[in-house]
Amino acid sequence: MKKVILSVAIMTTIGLVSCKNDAKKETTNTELTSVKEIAMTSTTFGVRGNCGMCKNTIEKAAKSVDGLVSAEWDGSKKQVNVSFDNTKTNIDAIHKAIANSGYDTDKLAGNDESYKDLPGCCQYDHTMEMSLKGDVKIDEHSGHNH
Ligand SMILES: [Cu+2]
Repeated sequence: MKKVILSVAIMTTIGLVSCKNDAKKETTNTELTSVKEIAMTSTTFGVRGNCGMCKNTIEKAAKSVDGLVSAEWDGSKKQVNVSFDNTKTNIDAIHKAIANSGYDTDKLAGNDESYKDLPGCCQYDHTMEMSLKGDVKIDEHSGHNH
């Protein structure tokens, strides 16, 4: 005994006639030129980390903050540069988000649980210096009078 149930759903497009609606399409030229000026703040602060994965985690954490426009962590300088709409968020919220992801900032210690969950290579040294001058090399020949 075989019971074969075939349910065939045939989608019939009946609404072909409604295409005529396009005719009355108004070319809405209501140019809202009132470009809302967002109150942008840019700042840089220290964040510990090791590698490219750290970079992703840190930047993702920062970007999870509503109002964040951009975040870029510099692995050689151990610092992050963030731009945000300061009517929506503030610098503390960004520090908090990064710390929650397991990373130390120069203001807040990273969340321990999140730190433990980081991949081995990302478990940075908590004594690591932050906000290094990095690749900003200044020739200081002036100090050497031989
Ligand atoms: Cu890493």
